Amino acid sequence: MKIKSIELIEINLPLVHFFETSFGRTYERRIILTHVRDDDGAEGWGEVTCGETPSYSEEWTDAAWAVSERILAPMILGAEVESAGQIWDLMKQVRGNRMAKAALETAVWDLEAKKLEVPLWKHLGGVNREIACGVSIGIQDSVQQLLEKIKTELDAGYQRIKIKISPRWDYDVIKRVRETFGDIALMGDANSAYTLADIEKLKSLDEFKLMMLEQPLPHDDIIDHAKLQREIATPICLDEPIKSPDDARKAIELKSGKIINLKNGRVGGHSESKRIEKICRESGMPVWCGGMLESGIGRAHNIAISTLAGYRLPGDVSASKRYWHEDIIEPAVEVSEKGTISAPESPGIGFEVKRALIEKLAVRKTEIK
Ligand code: OSB
Ligand code: MG
Repeated sequence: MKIKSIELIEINLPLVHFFETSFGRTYERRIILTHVRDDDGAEGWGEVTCGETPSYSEEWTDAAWAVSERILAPMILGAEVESAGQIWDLMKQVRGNRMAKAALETAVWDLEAKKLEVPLWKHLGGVNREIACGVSIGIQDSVQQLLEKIKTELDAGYQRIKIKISPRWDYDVIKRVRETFGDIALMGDANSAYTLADIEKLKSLDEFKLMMLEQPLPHDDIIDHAKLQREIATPICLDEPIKSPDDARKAIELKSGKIINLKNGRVGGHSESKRIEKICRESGMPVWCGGMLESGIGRAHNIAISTLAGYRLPGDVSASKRYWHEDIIEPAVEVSEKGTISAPESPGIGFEVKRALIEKLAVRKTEIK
């Protein structure tokens, strides 16, 4: 297989509702899509999942555009590879930039699955036809609004609720949620808003018996998290610091947490996700698939990878309509009343890409060939 052309398309997509984390609010996504073709005329799609600013990680839209166009796409273009699993290796000399790499790598996985006429999830080694879904709910303007949002999602059938927390939106808010909804599957995600100096506050959250506390401490830390995990009963879930299979191995060795939120973009795509899933599965560390407010294309890739055996807990992959008035894929991603998504049976990502809508939303395009 030889990649013959790579298109980059930036689209701007306003969110149905703003999304607030401990590092700020997002109203509109600036998403780079990747579209690859090979010399047989097969094609595939991917999505760069980085944010609009370098807040969650160092990557952000304009930087990802530059590195994709000038550095990464030329490394893949024209190279003879036997399988999509080799695309990651072609980009080895480049450090970091994993979300940009993932968008190219996952597009080639889609292309390859389409060529083989198999659903991507099966091609990746998935075993579960249905994936379990949770939702991630941002910080709201009032606790009342948060409670209303939680009620809507529970009524829709979602299997667990994650709320974003920060030192200004934690103990009292979680207390109200527990008082209102009782024993629901509930977790908090701090996006690195605390330090070890906050240990008493974090200990106090144990009373709420959260399923897990995601990323309380700095984005690059796995040492202090191990110290914290020895002090609190709530299982820690790591997100930001786990960027590679080695990071996962070290976090397991250090006992930095008990669960990993495995994001395809953050680790560089499907091949690296598969390696991390394997390490975690063999060590008994559950993983679940996180989200980055993806459009339908990134969402479809998340569904596919979530079918692997190690993805044992409900993920943050939820229905398109929670994010978009109109998604760029057809059909839109839908969630059943049991809070599950069925992996599609058609080849590749298994959703039609709405090219005309993408053209309408595009703010810049380039083709490397
Ligand atoms: O930390 O998981 C996170 C969104 C943007 C950046 C970081 C995170 C998130 C989410 C949203 O929690 C998950 C989603 O609904 O896509
Ligand atoms: Mg997180």
